[in-house]
Amino acid sequence: MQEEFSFHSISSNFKIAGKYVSCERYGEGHINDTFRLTMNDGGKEVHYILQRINNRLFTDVEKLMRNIELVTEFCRESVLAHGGDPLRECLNIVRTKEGKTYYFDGKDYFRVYVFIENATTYQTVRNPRDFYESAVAFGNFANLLAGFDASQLYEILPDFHNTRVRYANFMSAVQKDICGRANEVREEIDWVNAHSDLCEKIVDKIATGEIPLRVTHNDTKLNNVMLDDATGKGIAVIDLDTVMPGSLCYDFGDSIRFGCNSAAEDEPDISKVHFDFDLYKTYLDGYLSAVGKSITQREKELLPWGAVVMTYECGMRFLTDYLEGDVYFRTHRERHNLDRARTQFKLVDDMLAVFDKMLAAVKM
Ligand code: ADP
Ligand code: GN1
Ligand code: MG
Repeated sequence: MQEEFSFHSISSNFKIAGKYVSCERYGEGHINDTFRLTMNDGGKEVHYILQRINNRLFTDVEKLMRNIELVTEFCRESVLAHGGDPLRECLNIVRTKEGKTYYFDGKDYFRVYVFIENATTYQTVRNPRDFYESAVAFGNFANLLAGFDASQLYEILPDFHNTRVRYANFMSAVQKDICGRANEVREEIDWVNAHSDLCEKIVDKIATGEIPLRVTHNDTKLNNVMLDDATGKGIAVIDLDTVMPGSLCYDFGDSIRFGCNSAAEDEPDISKVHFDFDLYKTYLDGYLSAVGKSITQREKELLPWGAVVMTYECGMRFLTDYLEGDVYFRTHRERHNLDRARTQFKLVDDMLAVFDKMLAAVKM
């Protein structure tokens, strides 16, 4: 795809050594435009991650980047204190020549990160061990954030995981039906309505103070953690755009939603989509082993609901976007968001069928 901006000229605004070599699309995120930039620095190829920030969603880039700056600095100090390598174990912002954390070219906002080499993000779980390691990494990250002063952070996307608000937005999209697609997805709309009791399961517990509001990642899918190619360990949690007040149940739940799917998030053949209980158990073990000290008993009991609710909410968001004309998540084909929504609804059905087992696994 031909981009409408010059990578060479954008990258020349950042403190990057060497000569521009190339830049190509990278990764499978749904929100930002991500590229891998290659520079030649004295005969050595050096890579960077260049991102065009989704300004439609992140309307206040200054605040977004301030959050990321604070979190990455905090992470860096912790890695240094543990004798680790901060260039590999956390995101590092590369500043502009003017010392800013992002560059605005008059139309778009860009940022650059140090490229974490010899590590990989996966789109599906290749084996239980990887998934276990991702759970440990996200559990450790939750522990790290437990020491972070929440009052410093802007709530960059308010109500991000407020499932009641998501449901209200969904209802409004159904009612407006601006693309005339509602009739075609009547069955899915009815399914969402029939399960609307799920909306209250987590947000209401936060509202009543039953479980605490914490600083959480809020987007803990497998492709937002980098696993070291040599050791298989989760080395760095990335995609920090949504670090905000949230719940451990959201973070646990979102990982389960994505990783315990026997098929891809956008698998069009629904007969291939199953909830993998064994992987759920694997992730639970890894997460609890790492998050151990910080989690409360009530949060622990609500982890399985976190999985169901996050999957329900995400499916509802995909369906909302389908009804609104595919304006939020990046799509690559017709009905892409609808395929995504259907996989999520199938997973919720599967989870509810084994919910007692999911709960029993936590209590063991
Ligand atoms: P989005 O918000 O669109 O999901 P991400 O920040 O998650 O964007 O980046 C998309 C993908 O780019 C990631 O899944 C990962 O594969 C890759 N990526 C992002 N940051 C880095 C990094 N610092 N080093 C190496 N790869 C990265
Ligand atoms: C988006 O940015 P990415 O691709 O990691 C979305 C998440 C969804 C996810 C579904 C900021 O995540 O909330 O759960 O897609 N991020 C944002 O795959 O909306
Ligand atoms: Mg991502």
